[in-house]
Amino acid sequence: MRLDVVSIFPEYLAPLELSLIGKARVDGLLDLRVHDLRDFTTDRHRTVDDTPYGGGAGMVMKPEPWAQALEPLLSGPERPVLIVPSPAGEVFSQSIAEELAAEQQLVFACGRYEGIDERVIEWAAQHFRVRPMSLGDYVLNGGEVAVLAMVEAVARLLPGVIGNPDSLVEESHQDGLLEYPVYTKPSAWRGQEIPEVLLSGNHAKIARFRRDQQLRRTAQRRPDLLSRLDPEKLNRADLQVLRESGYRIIDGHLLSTD
Ligand code: JEK
Repeated sequence: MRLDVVSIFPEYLAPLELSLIGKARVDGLLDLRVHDLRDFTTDRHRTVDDTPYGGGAGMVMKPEPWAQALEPLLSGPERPVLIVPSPAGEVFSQSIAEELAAEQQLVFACGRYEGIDERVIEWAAQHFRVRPMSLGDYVLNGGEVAVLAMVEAVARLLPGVIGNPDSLVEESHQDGLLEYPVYTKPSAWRGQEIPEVLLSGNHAKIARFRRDQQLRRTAQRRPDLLSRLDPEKLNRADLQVLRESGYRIIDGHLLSTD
């Protein structure tokens, strides 16, 4: 997969040389290139920003350096996806990561200041499949941190990037619930024992324990995920645990009782 990142802080993307992503690059699975937007300016001061029309605080990124930086990335056979991190984007998710992992080329445009002149988005839509994308509902100082997260989420889905693909298989069986807690040695640590059932060797009981933990955690921490569950996929034991967590099936819908 070909990945291009454009930023005024190319050093911000240095972590992509480490760990699994760095290895995938060395192994030739990822062709990841980071470009400095200032290299596409023409003035002596390498200016990338200017004051906003209409007034208001802060600065806005000038359009022309963006067109100059993005145009050379259009040499491939098809229209690449252009991901534009923005607090006003669609919220990034695992399902979007899966869509993006199927692409040949992804281009990431990291804004700074108050963002990029909107006309860049309009112009880019003639050449790219543009996806304005948010990491979540909080404010970052620019797109770089969002790109680090999105590239990691996409790259780990590519064949060969993760050493043990069993973990990906397990993830794809995840059913909209939070994970169960995990434990390792020692079995007793600073006065805390691991749950006894995990030492029982009874695999059915362990599976049931883990499922209970997933349901309880999800009810407690992410009730938004529970309301999206298909109640048809819940068995009697599931419903029992959910009842204890304050949920009931009421005419085909899983609803909170408190
Ligand atoms: C890209 C510049 C900084 C900061 C003004 C006023 C309410 C803020 C832009 N999940 C995410 N959060 N933030 C980003 C993100 C932030 C960016 C850029 C992505 C480029 N900034 C900035 C303040 C404001 N707004 C109204 C929101 C705009 C992001 C992602 N992905």
